[in-house]
Amino acid sequence: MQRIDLIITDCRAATMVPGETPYGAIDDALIAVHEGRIVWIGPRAEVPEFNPFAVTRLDGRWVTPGLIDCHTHLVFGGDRIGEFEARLGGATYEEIALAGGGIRASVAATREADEPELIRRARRRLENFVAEGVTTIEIKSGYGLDLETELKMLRVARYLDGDARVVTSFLGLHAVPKDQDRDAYVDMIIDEALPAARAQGLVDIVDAYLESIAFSPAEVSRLFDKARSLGLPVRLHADQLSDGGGAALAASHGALSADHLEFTSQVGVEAMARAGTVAVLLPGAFTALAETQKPPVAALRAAGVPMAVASDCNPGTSPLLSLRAAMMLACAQFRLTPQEALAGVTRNAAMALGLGSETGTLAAGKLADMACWDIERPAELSYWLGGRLLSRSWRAGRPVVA
Ligand code: DI6
Ligand code: FE
Repeated sequence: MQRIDLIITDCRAATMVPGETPYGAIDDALIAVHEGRIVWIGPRAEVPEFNPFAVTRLDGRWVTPGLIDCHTHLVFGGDRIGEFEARLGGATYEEIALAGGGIRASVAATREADEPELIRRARRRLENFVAEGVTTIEIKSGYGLDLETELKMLRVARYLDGDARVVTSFLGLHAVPKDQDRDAYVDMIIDEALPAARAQGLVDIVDAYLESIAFSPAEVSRLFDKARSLGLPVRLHADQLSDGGGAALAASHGALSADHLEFTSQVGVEAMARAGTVAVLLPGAFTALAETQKPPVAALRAAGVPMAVASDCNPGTSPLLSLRAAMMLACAQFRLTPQEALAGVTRNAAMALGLGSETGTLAAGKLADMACWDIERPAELSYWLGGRLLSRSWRAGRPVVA
């Protein structure tokens, strides 16, 4: 009889494996876990004989894959509450940015803060996500905008790996720092900062901000070519405030994802479909900026582009400390179905991070990243705005929330 570490049973599983049942659901499921991975999952009636070290019964609760927040700017110094008030007074995000606020304000505060301070504040934010079942989170740099501070942010992000797995993105091309020559800055990021971050093992993915107030297609393409030469995957903040052809550019570089997409055209959607680029929807930023232009969800759906949903947690455009809130907003604002929203924070979010073979569904061979919920149906995860629904969670078979 096969010895295994753990059996989880007396539960209903939303495996999120595409297939016959909605949510890939299994009634009366059993999950066998060994050395951090799922080794068997199916109806309890069909289970082979196991000799488990431990058995956990979940009293009929639902189990889903651990949630994945695939787009955050979780590490930053200071706050931007004043800008929130200024926007309510009529100023726009672009106006604030052009006046030296916005990203640059966070850059000044992030340069100022030492590592322990950044860790302490980011960890408190992270605890909110872990408490709602997040087992993988992506964290970007991009508030340093100099070699030293970009590396500092990435070290902090790496350090936060623990209760949740941390995936890092290098976002050196986020804004041109104050009083700096644009071309010299882009050169520094491409020729110095990215190779240094890579050499120190601090970067998993390369990201950039393509926007009229940020970087151009030519600048982003140079960065992405460099990323490829270093063996790193890419992704892009695309078409958030205007149609800059970002989706198509990302697709042409084989990007893992293109994110935001409010202004993406049909041409962009089709390019993403062909390239297998995931669409990451960020309804927190859309809501906080009171935008009206919505991402082309119907076109993405029709073209078969996988859609992910993320918090975009950041001090400027998306002060959102809840991935479940992002799910609800994705349904309410962008008309995703609750099943699409859950796929967006599990299977498709894993794909957006290049982790599709490791996590994001409950299936034999995958990491045992799991969340157990006090809910009647999986749709309930997208129904409530806020509230505590998590009963327990596991990262790679290890209990996190217990
Ligand atoms: N798009 C966003 O929504 C965030 N970054 C980006 O490129 C905003 C970042 C900020 O305003 O601090
Ligand atoms: Fe972002």
